[in-house]
Amino acid sequence: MSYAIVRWVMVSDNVATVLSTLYQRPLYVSQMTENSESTSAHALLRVFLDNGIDRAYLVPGESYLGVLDALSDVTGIDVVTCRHESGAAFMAAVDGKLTGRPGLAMVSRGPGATNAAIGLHAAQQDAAPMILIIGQVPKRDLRKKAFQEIDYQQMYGSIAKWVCEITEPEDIATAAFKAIRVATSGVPGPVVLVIPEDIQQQTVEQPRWVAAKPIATQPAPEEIARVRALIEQAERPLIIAGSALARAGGRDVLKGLAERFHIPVAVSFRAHDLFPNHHPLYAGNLDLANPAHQMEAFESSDLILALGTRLGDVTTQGYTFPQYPRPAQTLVHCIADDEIVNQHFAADIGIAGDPIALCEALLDSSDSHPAISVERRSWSGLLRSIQEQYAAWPDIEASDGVPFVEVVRSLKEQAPGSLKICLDAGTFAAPVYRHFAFEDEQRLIASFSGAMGYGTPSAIVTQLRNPGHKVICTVGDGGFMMTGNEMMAAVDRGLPILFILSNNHSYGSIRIHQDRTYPGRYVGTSINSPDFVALARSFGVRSERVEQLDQVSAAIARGLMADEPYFIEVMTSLNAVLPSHSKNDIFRVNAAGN
Ligand SMILES: Cc1ncc(C[n+]2csc(CCOP(=O)(O)OP(=O)(O)O)c2C)c(N)n1
Repeated sequence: MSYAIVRWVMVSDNVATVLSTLYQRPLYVSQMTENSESTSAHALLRVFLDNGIDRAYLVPGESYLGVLDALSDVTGIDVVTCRHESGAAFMAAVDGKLTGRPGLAMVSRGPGATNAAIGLHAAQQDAAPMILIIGQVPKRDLRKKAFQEIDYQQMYGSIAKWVCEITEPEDIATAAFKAIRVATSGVPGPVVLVIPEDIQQQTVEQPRWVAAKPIATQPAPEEIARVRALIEQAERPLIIAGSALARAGGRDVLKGLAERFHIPVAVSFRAHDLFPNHHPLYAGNLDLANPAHQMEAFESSDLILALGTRLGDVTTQGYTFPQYPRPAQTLVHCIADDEIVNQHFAADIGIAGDPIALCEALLDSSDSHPAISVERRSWSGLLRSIQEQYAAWPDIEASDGVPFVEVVRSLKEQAPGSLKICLDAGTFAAPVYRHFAFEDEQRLIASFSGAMGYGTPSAIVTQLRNPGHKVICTVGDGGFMMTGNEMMAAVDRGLPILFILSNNHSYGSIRIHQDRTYPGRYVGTSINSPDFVALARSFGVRSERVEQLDQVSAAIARGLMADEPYFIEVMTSLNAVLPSHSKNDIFRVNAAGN
Protein backbone atom coordinates (compact mmCIF):
# COMPACT_ATOMS: atom_id res chain seq x y z
CA MET A 1 0.00 0.00 0.00
CA SER A 2 1.32 3.44 -0.73
CA TYR A 3 1.00 6.21 1.79
CA ALA A 4 -1.99 8.46 2.00
CA ILE A 5 -1.21 11.74 0.31
CA VAL A 6 -1.98 15.11 1.79
CA ARG A 7 -1.91 18.12 -0.46
CA TRP A 8 -1.46 21.60 0.86
CA VAL A 9 -2.88 24.32 -1.23
CA MET A 10 -2.80 28.08 -1.14
CA VAL A 11 -6.16 29.40 -2.13
CA SER A 12 -8.09 32.54 -2.83
CA ASP A 13 -11.52 33.07 -1.22
CA ASN A 14 -13.32 31.70 -4.25
CA VAL A 15 -11.10 28.69 -4.57
CA ALA A 16 -11.47 28.09 -0.87
CA THR A 17 -15.22 27.93 -1.23
CA VAL A 18 -14.96 25.49 -4.14
CA LEU A 19 -12.51 23.34 -2.19
CA SER A 20 -14.76 23.42 0.81
CA THR A 21 -17.55 21.94 -1.29
CA LEU A 22 -15.27 19.41 -2.93
CA TYR A 23 -13.72 18.12 0.26
CA GLN A 24 -16.74 18.64 2.47
CA ARG A 25 -14.65 20.45 5.03
CA PRO A 26 -16.04 23.53 6.68
CA LEU A 27 -14.09 26.67 5.86
CA TYR A 28 -14.58 29.52 8.23
CA VAL A 29 -13.55 32.17 5.75
CA SER A 30 -16.06 34.78 6.79
CA GLN A 31 -15.66 34.45 10.49
CA MET A 32 -13.12 37.16 11.13
CA THR A 33 -14.73 40.57 11.30
CA GLU A 34 -14.54 43.03 8.42
CA ASN A 35 -12.16 45.34 10.19
CA SER A 36 -9.81 42.53 11.21
CA GLU A 37 -6.33 43.72 11.65
CA SER A 38 -3.62 41.92 9.78
CA THR A 39 -1.37 40.91 12.61
CA SER A 40 0.67 37.75 13.00
CA ALA A 41 -1.81 36.57 15.65
CA HIS A 42 -4.66 37.04 13.19
CA ALA A 43 -2.69 35.03 10.62
CA LEU A 44 -2.32 32.23 13.19
CA LEU A 45 -6.05 32.15 13.90
CA ARG A 46 -6.91 32.31 10.21
CA VAL A 47 -4.92 29.16 9.54
CA PHE A 48 -6.76 27.43 12.38
CA LEU A 49 -10.16 28.62 11.19
CA ASP A 50 -9.55 27.70 7.58
CA ASN A 51 -8.60 24.20 8.67
CA GLY A 52 -11.64 23.53 10.79
CA ILE A 53 -10.35 24.32 14.27
CA ASP A 54 -13.33 25.94 15.91
CA ARG A 55 -12.66 25.86 19.65
CA ALA A 56 -9.83 26.91 21.98
CA TYR A 57 -9.42 25.81 25.60
CA LEU A 58 -7.36 28.27 27.56
CA VAL A 59 -6.23 29.92 30.74
CA PRO A 60 -5.21 33.46 29.83
CA GLY A 61 -1.72 34.80 30.38
CA GLU A 62 0.17 38.00 29.78
CA SER A 63 2.65 36.18 27.56
CA TYR A 64 0.10 35.68 24.81
CA LEU A 65 -2.01 38.79 25.11
CA GLY A 66 -1.55 39.41 21.38
CA VAL A 67 -3.20 36.11 20.47
CA LEU A 68 -5.96 36.67 23.03
CA ASP A 69 -6.60 40.07 21.54
CA ALA A 70 -6.87 38.66 18.03
CA LEU A 71 -9.47 36.18 19.32
CA SER A 72 -11.73 39.20 19.90
CA ASP A 73 -11.96 39.58 16.13
CA VAL A 74 -12.94 35.96 15.53
CA THR A 75 -16.42 34.55 15.84
CA GLY A 76 -15.59 31.09 14.52
CA ILE A 77 -13.46 30.01 17.47
CA ASP A 78 -15.39 29.25 20.63
CA VAL A 79 -13.26 30.13 23.65
CA VAL A 80 -13.65 27.81 26.65
CA THR A 81 -12.02 29.49 29.62
CA CYS A 82 -10.64 26.91 32.05
CA ARG A 83 -9.65 27.05 35.72
CA HIS A 84 -6.36 25.21 35.45
CA GLU A 85 -4.08 24.55 32.49
CA SER A 86 -4.32 20.80 33.11
CA GLY A 87 -8.05 21.11 32.44
CA ALA A 88 -7.43 23.13 29.27
CA ALA A 89 -4.86 20.66 27.97
CA PHE A 90 -6.98 17.61 28.83
CA MET A 91 -9.89 19.23 27.00
CA ALA A 92 -7.81 19.89 23.90
CA ALA A 93 -6.56 16.29 23.91
CA VAL A 94 -10.11 14.95 24.15
CA ASP A 95 -11.34 17.37 21.49
CA GLY A 96 -8.67 16.10 19.12
CA LYS A 97 -9.60 12.50 19.87
CA LEU A 98 -13.30 13.12 19.25
CA THR A 99 -13.06 15.28 16.12
CA GLY A 100 -9.88 14.08 14.40
CA ARG A 101 -8.84 17.75 14.10
CA PRO A 102 -6.17 19.12 16.43
CA GLY A 103 -7.65 20.16 19.76
CA LEU A 104 -6.35 23.62 20.57
CA ALA A 105 -5.11 24.74 23.99
CA MET A 106 -3.51 28.06 24.87
CA VAL A 107 -1.52 28.69 28.02
CA SER A 108 0.91 31.17 29.43
CA ARG A 109 4.63 30.53 29.71
CA GLY A 110 6.43 28.90 32.64
CA PRO A 111 3.81 28.11 35.29
CA GLY A 112 1.01 27.80 32.75
CA ALA A 113 3.04 25.57 30.46
CA THR A 114 4.15 23.29 33.29
CA ASN A 115 0.56 22.90 34.47
CA ALA A 116 -0.46 21.84 30.96
CA ALA A 117 2.05 18.99 30.74
CA ILE A 118 -0.36 16.28 31.92
CA GLY A 119 -2.77 16.95 29.05
CA LEU A 120 -0.01 16.95 26.46
CA HIS A 121 1.13 13.59 27.78
CA ALA A 122 -2.43 12.26 27.61
CA ALA A 123 -2.63 13.39 23.96
CA GLN A 124 0.59 11.55 23.18
CA GLN A 125 -0.55 8.34 24.84
CA ASP A 126 -4.01 8.57 23.29
CA ALA A 127 -2.66 9.38 19.80
CA ALA A 128 -4.87 12.47 19.87
CA PRO A 129 -4.07 15.39 17.57
CA MET A 130 -3.50 18.50 19.66
CA ILE A 131 -1.83 21.89 19.39
CA LEU A 132 -0.60 23.68 22.50
CA ILE A 133 0.15 27.38 22.08
CA ILE A 134 2.49 28.81 24.71
CA GLY A 135 3.34 32.48 25.07
CA GLN A 136 7.06 33.03 25.50
CA VAL A 137 9.41 35.68 26.86
CA PRO A 138 10.30 38.45 24.40
CA LYS A 139 12.57 37.38 21.58
CA ARG A 140 15.51 39.43 22.83
CA ASP A 141 15.39 37.58 26.17
CA LEU A 142 15.35 34.04 24.82
CA ARG A 143 17.82 31.67 26.54
CA LYS A 144 18.71 34.20 29.22
CA LYS A 145 16.73 32.33 31.87
CA ALA A 146 14.36 35.26 31.87
CA PHE A 147 11.30 35.49 34.13
CA GLN A 148 9.17 32.34 33.58
CA GLU A 149 11.30 31.22 30.66
CA ILE A 150 11.55 27.53 29.75
CA ASP A 151 13.23 25.85 26.80
CA TYR A 152 10.21 23.92 25.57
CA GLN A 153 12.20 21.86 23.12
CA GLN A 154 13.91 20.27 26.10
CA MET A 155 10.86 20.19 28.30
CA TYR A 156 8.41 18.72 25.79
CA GLY A 157 10.87 17.14 23.36
CA SER A 158 10.05 13.57 24.32
CA ILE A 159 6.29 14.08 24.62
CA ALA A 160 5.33 16.21 21.61
CA LYS A 161 5.63 15.15 17.97
CA TRP A 162 7.05 18.59 17.22
CA VAL A 163 8.05 21.61 19.31
CA CYS A 164 8.49 24.82 17.38
CA GLU A 165 9.67 28.07 18.92
CA ILE A 166 8.86 30.73 16.38
CA THR A 167 11.08 33.80 16.24
CA GLU A 168 9.74 35.77 13.26
CA PRO A 169 6.17 37.05 12.99
CA GLU A 170 6.04 36.09 9.31
CA ASP A 171 6.65 32.46 10.28
CA ILE A 172 3.74 32.05 12.66
CA ALA A 173 1.18 31.08 10.04
CA THR A 174 3.43 28.58 8.31
CA ALA A 175 4.32 27.01 11.65
CA ALA A 176 0.60 26.71 12.47
CA PHE A 177 -0.03 25.12 9.09
CA LYS A 178 2.72 22.57 9.62
CA ALA A 179 1.55 21.97 13.20
CA ILE A 180 -1.86 20.84 11.92
CA ARG A 181 -0.21 18.50 9.47
CA VAL A 182 2.19 16.99 12.02
CA ALA A 183 -0.49 16.59 14.70
CA THR A 184 -2.83 14.71 12.37
CA SER A 185 -0.45 12.64 10.24
CA GLY A 186 0.56 9.02 10.81
CA VAL A 187 -0.16 8.22 14.45
CA PRO A 188 -1.60 11.57 15.58
CA GLY A 189 -0.28 13.40 18.62
CA PRO A 190 0.51 16.73 20.26
CA VAL A 191 2.48 19.64 18.81
CA VAL A 192 3.74 22.67 20.74
CA LEU A 193 3.97 26.13 19.22
CA VAL A 194 5.91 28.65 21.30
CA ILE A 195 5.37 32.29 20.42
CA PRO A 196 7.39 35.11 22.03
CA GLU A 197 5.12 37.84 23.29
CA ASP A 198 6.68 40.54 21.12
CA ILE A 199 6.07 38.87 17.73
CA GLN A 200 2.33 38.39 18.05
CA GLN A 201 1.13 41.77 16.84
CA GLN A 202 3.21 42.61 13.77
CA THR A 203 1.57 43.32 10.47
CA VAL A 204 1.97 40.35 8.14
CA GLU A 205 0.31 38.98 5.03
CA GLN A 206 -2.83 37.03 5.85
CA PRO A 207 -2.68 33.46 4.52
CA ARG A 208 -5.57 31.51 2.99
CA TRP A 209 -4.24 28.00 3.24
CA VAL A 210 -6.41 24.96 3.42
CA ALA A 211 -5.26 21.39 3.83
CA ALA A 212 -7.16 19.23 1.37
CA LYS A 213 -8.58 16.03 2.74
CA PRO A 214 -6.04 13.18 2.63
CA ILE A 215 -6.68 10.82 -0.23
CA ALA A 216 -6.86 7.27 1.13
CA THR A 217 -4.88 5.10 -1.23
CA GLN A 218 -5.84 1.51 -1.87
CA PRO A 219 -3.68 -1.40 -0.79
CA ALA A 220 -1.87 -3.15 -3.62
CA PRO A 221 -3.97 -6.00 -5.12
CA GLU A 222 -1.30 -8.58 -4.33
CA GLU A 223 -1.31 -7.56 -0.63
CA ILE A 224 -5.08 -7.90 -0.47
CA ALA A 225 -4.87 -11.30 -2.11
CA ARG A 226 -2.22 -12.45 0.39
CA VAL A 227 -4.21 -11.30 3.40
CA ARG A 228 -7.37 -12.85 1.92
CA ALA A 229 -5.59 -16.17 1.47
CA LEU A 230 -4.35 -16.09 5.07
CA ILE A 231 -7.86 -15.39 6.34
CA GLU A 232 -9.26 -18.27 4.32
CA GLN A 233 -6.60 -20.74 5.45
CA ALA A 234 -6.74 -19.85 9.15
CA GLU A 235 -8.71 -21.98 11.59
CA ARG A 236 -8.40 -19.64 14.54
CA PRO A 237 -8.04 -16.08 13.29
CA LEU A 238 -8.29 -13.12 15.67
CA ILE A 239 -8.67 -9.42 14.93
CA ILE A 240 -7.03 -7.03 17.38
CA ALA A 241 -8.81 -3.76 16.65
CA GLY A 242 -7.22 -0.46 17.68
CA SER A 243 -8.23 3.14 18.06
CA ALA A 244 -7.20 4.17 14.54
CA LEU A 245 -10.49 2.54 13.54
CA ALA A 246 -12.43 5.01 15.68
CA ARG A 247 -12.90 7.31 12.68
CA ALA A 248 -15.86 7.75 10.39
CA GLY A 249 -16.63 4.40 8.80
CA GLY A 250 -14.10 2.48 10.90
CA ARG A 251 -16.57 0.67 13.15
CA ASP A 252 -18.77 -0.34 10.21
CA VAL A 253 -15.96 -1.90 8.18
CA LEU A 254 -14.59 -3.66 11.24
CA LYS A 255 -17.99 -5.21 11.91
CA GLY A 256 -18.42 -6.00 8.23
CA LEU A 257 -15.05 -7.75 8.04
CA ALA A 258 -15.57 -9.73 11.25
CA GLU A 259 -19.02 -10.90 10.19
CA ARG A 260 -18.11 -11.66 6.57
CA PHE A 261 -15.25 -13.99 7.50
CA HIS A 262 -16.49 -14.93 10.96
CA ILE A 263 -13.43 -13.60 12.83
CA PRO A 264 -13.59 -12.88 16.57
CA VAL A 265 -12.59 -9.36 17.60
CA ALA A 266 -10.53 -8.40 20.64
CA VAL A 267 -10.31 -4.64 21.08
CA SER A 268 -7.15 -2.89 22.21
CA PHE A 269 -6.66 -1.09 25.54
CA ARG A 270 -9.64 1.17 26.29
CA ALA A 271 -11.12 0.73 22.83
CA HIS A 272 -14.20 -1.16 24.11
CA ASP A 273 -16.58 0.86 22.00
CA LEU A 274 -15.08 -0.12 18.62
CA PHE A 275 -17.20 -3.24 18.36
CA PRO A 276 -20.61 -3.95 19.91
CA ASN A 277 -19.90 -5.83 23.12
CA HIS A 278 -23.07 -7.97 22.90
CA HIS A 279 -22.00 -9.31 19.48
CA PRO A 280 -21.28 -13.08 19.33
CA LEU A 281 -17.89 -12.25 17.76
CA TYR A 282 -16.84 -9.86 20.54
CA ALA A 283 -13.99 -11.63 22.33
CA GLY A 284 -13.13 -8.97 24.89
CA ASN A 285 -10.72 -6.19 25.61
CA LEU A 286 -6.96 -6.45 25.96
CA ASP A 287 -6.61 -4.64 29.25
CA LEU A 288 -4.30 -4.26 32.23
CA ALA A 289 -4.82 -7.82 33.46
CA ASN A 290 -6.83 -10.25 31.36
CA PRO A 291 -7.41 -13.65 32.99
CA ALA A 292 -4.79 -16.27 32.23
CA HIS A 293 -7.19 -18.68 30.53
CA GLN A 294 -8.42 -15.92 28.21
CA MET A 295 -4.85 -15.07 27.23
CA GLU A 296 -4.09 -18.77 26.67
CA ALA A 297 -7.02 -18.93 24.29
CA PHE A 298 -5.89 -15.79 22.43
CA GLU A 299 -2.40 -17.26 22.21
CA SER A 300 -3.76 -20.36 20.51
CA SER A 301 -4.91 -18.27 17.52
CA ASP A 302 -3.16 -19.07 14.25
CA LEU A 303 -3.61 -15.67 12.57
CA ILE A 304 -3.68 -12.20 14.10
CA LEU A 305 -4.97 -9.27 12.12
CA ALA A 306 -3.77 -6.23 14.09
CA LEU A 307 -5.78 -3.39 12.57
CA GLY A 308 -5.25 0.22 13.60
CA THR A 309 -3.47 -0.67 16.83
CA ARG A 310 0.02 0.31 17.89
CA LEU A 311 0.34 -3.04 19.69
CA GLY A 312 1.42 -1.10 22.74
CA ASP A 313 2.43 -2.54 26.08
CA VAL A 314 -0.99 -2.86 27.73
CA THR A 315 -2.71 -4.32 24.67
CA THR A 316 0.12 -6.84 24.31
CA GLN A 317 0.18 -7.61 28.05
CA GLY A 318 3.65 -6.14 28.50
CA TYR A 319 4.91 -7.22 25.06
CA THR A 320 4.16 -10.89 25.69
CA PHE A 321 1.14 -11.38 23.45
CA PRO A 322 1.81 -12.11 20.70
CA GLN A 323 5.17 -13.66 21.47
CA TYR A 324 7.93 -11.03 21.36
CA PRO A 325 9.44 -10.23 18.94
CA ARG A 326 8.49 -13.10 16.61
CA PRO A 327 4.84 -14.07 17.10
CA ALA A 328 3.96 -17.75 17.17
CA GLN A 329 1.07 -17.13 14.80
CA THR A 330 0.98 -15.36 11.45
CA LEU A 331 0.79 -11.60 12.04
CA VAL A 332 -0.70 -9.01 9.71
CA HIS A 333 -0.17 -5.51 11.11
CA CYS A 334 -1.78 -2.49 9.48
CA ILE A 335 -1.55 1.09 10.76
CA ALA A 336 -0.81 4.32 8.93
CA ASP A 337 2.66 4.82 10.32
CA ASP A 338 5.77 3.11 9.01
CA GLU A 339 7.53 3.68 12.34
CA ILE A 340 4.97 1.54 14.17
CA VAL A 341 4.67 -1.44 11.82
CA ASN A 342 7.30 -4.03 12.82
CA GLN A 343 8.45 -1.83 15.70
CA HIS A 344 7.96 -4.45 18.40
CA PHE A 345 6.57 -7.48 16.62
CA ALA A 346 7.84 -8.94 13.39
CA ALA A 347 4.86 -9.00 11.04
CA ASP A 348 4.49 -11.47 8.20
CA ILE A 349 2.64 -8.77 6.32
CA GLY A 350 3.25 -5.21 7.48
CA ILE A 351 1.08 -2.54 5.92
CA ALA A 352 1.88 1.09 6.61
CA GLY A 353 -1.49 2.37 5.55
CA ASP A 354 -5.08 3.10 6.45
CA PRO A 355 -6.66 0.07 8.18
CA ILE A 356 -10.12 1.23 7.10
CA ALA A 357 -9.03 1.11 3.45
CA LEU A 358 -7.62 -2.39 4.02
CA CYS A 359 -10.90 -3.62 5.56
CA GLU A 360 -12.85 -2.12 2.66
CA ALA A 361 -10.56 -3.75 0.11
CA LEU A 362 -10.87 -7.14 1.82
CA LEU A 363 -14.64 -6.82 1.81
CA ASP A 364 -14.68 -5.78 -1.85
CA SER A 365 -12.49 -8.73 -2.76
CA SER A 366 -14.72 -11.49 -1.44
CA ASP A 367 -18.10 -13.14 -2.00
CA SER A 368 -20.73 -11.90 0.33
CA HIS A 369 -21.12 -15.38 1.90
CA PRO A 370 -17.79 -17.21 2.04
CA ALA A 371 -17.92 -20.69 3.57
CA ILE A 372 -17.12 -20.71 7.29
CA SER A 373 -15.51 -23.84 8.73
CA VAL A 374 -16.78 -25.74 11.74
CA GLU A 375 -13.40 -25.17 13.42
CA ARG A 376 -13.79 -21.45 13.09
CA ARG A 377 -17.28 -21.47 14.54
CA SER A 378 -16.17 -23.44 17.56
CA TRP A 379 -13.16 -21.11 17.96
CA SER A 380 -15.37 -18.02 18.09
CA GLY A 381 -17.73 -19.83 20.46
CA LEU A 382 -14.86 -20.60 22.83
CA LEU A 383 -13.66 -16.98 22.93
CA ARG A 384 -17.19 -15.72 23.38
CA SER A 385 -17.94 -18.00 26.31
CA ILE A 386 -14.75 -16.93 28.07
CA GLN A 387 -15.65 -13.28 27.60
CA GLU A 388 -19.24 -13.75 28.77
CA GLN A 389 -18.06 -15.47 31.91
CA TYR A 390 -15.49 -12.75 32.60
CA ALA A 391 -17.95 -9.90 32.02
CA ALA A 392 -20.83 -11.39 34.07
CA TRP A 393 -22.05 -9.11 36.86
CA PRO A 394 -20.84 -10.29 40.27
CA ASP A 395 -22.78 -10.39 43.52
CA ILE A 396 -20.90 -8.35 46.06
CA GLU A 397 -21.85 -7.68 49.62
CA ALA A 398 -20.34 -4.94 51.70
CA SER A 399 -21.13 -3.35 55.05
CA ASP A 400 -18.93 -0.25 54.71
CA GLY A 401 -20.73 1.40 51.81
CA VAL A 402 -22.21 0.82 48.37
CA PRO A 403 -20.17 -1.48 46.12
CA PHE A 404 -19.53 0.79 43.14
CA VAL A 405 -20.11 -2.11 40.76
CA GLU A 406 -23.81 -1.83 41.66
CA VAL A 407 -23.83 1.79 40.52
CA VAL A 408 -22.34 0.74 37.19
CA ARG A 409 -24.85 -2.09 36.88
CA SER A 410 -27.75 0.29 37.48
CA LEU A 411 -26.26 2.72 34.99
CA LYS A 412 -26.05 -0.01 32.38
CA GLU A 413 -29.67 -0.99 32.98
CA GLN A 414 -30.92 2.56 32.55
CA ALA A 415 -28.44 3.98 30.06
CA PRO A 416 -29.67 5.34 26.76
CA GLY A 417 -28.27 3.65 23.66
CA SER A 418 -26.09 6.64 22.85
CA LEU A 419 -24.59 7.18 26.31
CA LYS A 420 -21.06 8.57 26.46
CA ILE A 421 -19.12 7.62 29.60
CA CYS A 422 -16.11 9.73 30.54
CA LEU A 423 -13.87 8.06 33.10
CA ASP A 424 -11.35 9.45 35.48
CA ALA A 425 -8.66 7.07 36.80
CA GLY A 426 -9.48 4.97 39.82
CA THR A 427 -10.89 1.73 41.09
CA PHE A 428 -14.47 2.88 40.40
CA ALA A 429 -13.59 2.59 36.70
CA ALA A 430 -12.77 -1.13 36.86
CA PRO A 431 -16.40 -2.34 36.72
CA VAL A 432 -17.04 -0.15 33.67
CA TYR A 433 -14.09 -1.65 31.84
CA ARG A 434 -15.04 -5.17 32.82
CA HIS A 435 -18.83 -5.37 33.00
CA PHE A 436 -20.40 -2.49 31.07
CA ALA A 437 -21.21 -3.90 27.63
CA PHE A 438 -20.98 -1.01 25.18
CA GLU A 439 -23.73 -0.98 22.55
CA ASP A 440 -23.29 0.32 19.01
CA GLU A 441 -23.67 4.05 19.74
CA GLN A 442 -22.37 4.07 23.29
CA ARG A 443 -18.90 5.50 23.73
CA LEU A 444 -16.11 5.21 26.28
CA ILE A 445 -13.90 8.26 26.78
CA ALA A 446 -10.94 7.24 28.94
CA SER A 447 -7.27 8.03 28.71
CA PHE A 448 -4.57 5.52 27.86
CA SER A 449 -2.32 7.53 30.14
CA GLY A 450 -4.35 6.62 33.23
CA ALA A 451 -4.20 10.23 34.37
CA MET A 452 -6.30 11.25 37.33
CA GLY A 453 -8.14 14.48 36.56
CA TYR A 454 -9.14 13.42 33.05
CA GLY A 455 -12.80 12.73 33.85
CA THR A 456 -14.33 16.16 34.40
CA PRO A 457 -12.59 17.99 31.50
CA SER A 458 -13.31 15.12 29.12
CA ALA A 459 -17.00 15.21 30.02
CA ILE A 460 -17.17 18.94 29.27
CA VAL A 461 -15.72 18.42 25.77
CA THR A 462 -17.74 15.29 25.08
CA GLN A 463 -20.97 17.12 25.88
CA LEU A 464 -19.95 20.16 23.82
CA ARG A 465 -19.29 17.85 20.85
CA ASN A 466 -22.38 15.70 21.41
CA PRO A 467 -25.29 17.99 22.22
CA GLY A 468 -28.44 16.00 22.75
CA HIS A 469 -26.62 12.89 23.96
CA LYS A 470 -26.35 11.89 27.59
CA VAL A 471 -22.82 12.33 28.92
CA ILE A 472 -21.69 10.88 32.24
CA CYS A 473 -18.53 11.50 34.18
CA THR A 474 -17.50 8.95 36.79
CA VAL A 475 -14.77 10.09 39.10
CA GLY A 476 -13.30 9.30 42.50
CA ASP A 477 -12.94 11.50 45.56
CA GLY A 478 -9.24 11.72 44.67
CA GLY A 479 -9.54 12.56 40.98
CA PHE A 480 -12.38 15.07 41.42
CA MET A 481 -10.19 17.18 43.68
CA MET A 482 -7.66 17.47 40.85
CA THR A 483 -9.80 18.98 38.07
CA GLY A 484 -13.36 19.08 39.40
CA ASN A 485 -13.11 22.86 39.19
CA GLU A 486 -13.73 22.53 35.44
CA MET A 487 -17.33 21.51 36.29
CA MET A 488 -17.94 25.26 36.31
CA ALA A 489 -17.97 25.16 32.50
CA ALA A 490 -20.95 22.79 32.66
CA VAL A 491 -22.74 25.37 34.78
CA ASP A 492 -21.72 28.30 32.58
CA ARG A 493 -22.96 26.55 29.45
CA GLY A 494 -25.85 24.59 30.92
CA LEU A 495 -24.35 21.24 29.91
CA PRO A 496 -26.57 18.40 31.23
CA ILE A 497 -23.67 16.19 32.33
CA LEU A 498 -24.31 13.64 35.04
CA PHE A 499 -21.36 13.51 37.45
CA ILE A 500 -21.14 10.39 39.61
CA LEU A 501 -18.50 10.62 42.31
CA SER A 502 -17.36 7.51 44.17
CA ASN A 503 -16.32 8.51 47.68
CA ASN A 504 -14.38 5.75 49.43
CA HIS A 505 -12.26 8.19 51.48
CA SER A 506 -9.20 6.80 49.82
CA TYR A 507 -6.89 6.78 46.87
CA GLY A 508 -8.44 3.38 46.46
CA SER A 509 -6.47 2.02 43.51
CA ILE A 510 -3.18 2.58 45.25
CA ARG A 511 -4.62 1.22 48.48
CA ILE A 512 -5.39 -2.00 46.61
CA HIS A 513 -1.79 -2.23 45.44
CA GLN A 514 -0.57 -1.63 49.00
CA ASP A 515 -3.00 -4.21 50.35
CA ARG A 516 -1.71 -6.78 47.92
CA THR A 517 2.00 -5.99 48.16
CA TYR A 518 2.48 -4.47 51.62
CA PRO A 519 -0.62 -5.60 53.60
CA GLY A 520 -1.61 -3.31 56.42
CA ARG A 521 0.80 -0.52 55.46
CA TYR A 522 -1.36 2.20 53.96
CA VAL A 523 0.79 5.31 53.97
CA GLY A 524 -0.68 8.21 52.05
CA THR A 525 -3.85 6.60 50.77
CA SER A 526 -6.45 7.74 53.32
CA ILE A 527 -8.05 11.02 52.33
CA ASN A 528 -10.50 13.37 53.89
CA SER A 529 -12.72 15.34 51.55
CA PRO A 530 -15.06 18.29 51.65
CA ASP A 531 -18.81 17.83 51.61
CA PHE A 532 -19.08 17.09 47.89
CA VAL A 533 -22.84 17.59 47.74
CA ALA A 534 -22.48 21.03 49.27
CA LEU A 535 -19.49 21.74 47.04
CA ALA A 536 -21.44 20.86 43.89
CA ARG A 537 -24.34 23.01 45.08
CA SER A 538 -21.98 25.91 45.60
CA PHE A 539 -21.09 25.57 41.89
CA GLY A 540 -24.81 25.82 41.14
CA VAL A 541 -25.22 22.11 40.39
CA ARG A 542 -28.18 20.06 41.64
CA SER A 543 -26.75 17.31 43.77
CA GLU A 544 -27.60 14.44 46.07
CA ARG A 545 -25.84 11.82 48.18
CA VAL A 546 -26.40 8.07 47.94
CA GLU A 547 -25.56 6.14 51.10
CA GLN A 548 -27.34 2.86 50.58
CA LEU A 549 -27.74 0.37 47.81
CA ASP A 550 -31.49 0.81 47.57
CA GLN A 551 -31.05 4.51 46.74
CA VAL A 552 -28.86 3.90 43.71
CA SER A 553 -31.37 3.20 40.98
CA ALA A 554 -33.67 6.16 41.65
CA ALA A 555 -30.74 8.56 41.98
CA ILE A 556 -29.36 7.48 38.63
CA ALA A 557 -32.79 7.80 37.06
CA ARG A 558 -33.00 11.39 38.32
CA GLY A 559 -29.52 12.12 37.07
CA LEU A 560 -30.21 10.71 33.63
CA MET A 561 -33.44 12.69 33.35
CA ALA A 562 -31.87 16.01 34.32
CA ASP A 563 -31.55 18.62 31.60
CA GLU A 564 -28.87 20.50 33.49
CA PRO A 565 -25.68 19.42 35.28
CA TYR A 566 -26.42 16.88 38.00
CA PHE A 567 -24.13 15.50 40.68
CA ILE A 568 -24.42 12.27 42.67
CA GLU A 569 -22.00 11.44 45.45
CA VAL A 570 -22.00 7.73 46.25
CA MET A 571 -20.61 6.66 49.62
CA THR A 572 -18.68 3.68 48.33
CA SER A 573 -17.36 0.53 49.95
CA LEU A 574 -13.59 0.31 50.11
CA ASN A 575 -13.63 -3.21 51.53
CA ALA A 576 -15.44 -4.46 48.46
CA VAL A 577 -12.34 -3.81 46.41
CA LEU A 578 -9.55 -4.56 48.87
CA PRO A 579 -8.04 -8.01 48.30
CA SER A 580 -7.72 -8.66 52.05
CA HIS A 581 -11.41 -7.96 52.73
CA SER A 582 -13.29 -9.02 49.67
CA LYS A 583 -14.66 -12.53 49.38
CA ASN A 584 -14.99 -11.88 45.71
CA ASP A 585 -12.01 -12.24 43.49
CA ILE A 586 -13.33 -10.14 40.64
CA PHE A 587 -11.30 -7.10 41.56
CA ARG A 588 -8.16 -8.98 42.32
CA VAL A 589 -7.04 -9.18 38.75
CA ASN A 590 -8.14 -5.82 37.50
CA ALA A 591 -8.58 -3.55 40.41
CA ALA A 592 -6.57 -0.53 39.60
CA GLY A 593 -8.67 0.77 36.75
CA ASN A 594 -6.17 3.50 36.09
C1 LIG B 1 -2.23 12.47 38.05
C2 LIG B 1 -2.09 11.13 38.68
N1 LIG B 1 -1.54 11.03 39.90
C3 LIG B 1 -1.44 9.81 40.49
C4 LIG B 1 -1.88 8.69 39.85
C5 LIG B 1 -1.77 7.32 40.53
N2 LIG B 1 -3.14 6.89 40.87
C6 LIG B 1 -3.86 6.09 40.07
S1 LIG B 1 -5.38 5.78 40.62
C7 LIG B 1 -5.08 6.69 42.02
C8 LIG B 1 -6.12 6.83 43.10
C9 LIG B 1 -7.43 7.34 42.60
O1 LIG B 1 -8.21 7.66 43.71
P1 LIG B 1 -9.71 8.09 43.57
O2 LIG B 1 -9.86 9.13 42.54
O3 LIG B 1 -10.23 8.42 44.90
O4 LIG B 1 -10.41 6.78 42.99
P2 LIG B 1 -10.45 5.33 43.67
O5 LIG B 1 -9.26 4.59 43.16
O6 LIG B 1 -10.46 5.50 45.15
O7 LIG B 1 -11.70 4.72 43.16
C10 LIG B 1 -3.80 7.24 42.01
C11 LIG B 1 -3.26 8.09 43.09
C12 LIG B 1 -2.42 8.84 38.56
N3 LIG B 1 -2.84 7.81 37.83
N4 LIG B 1 -2.55 10.08 38.01
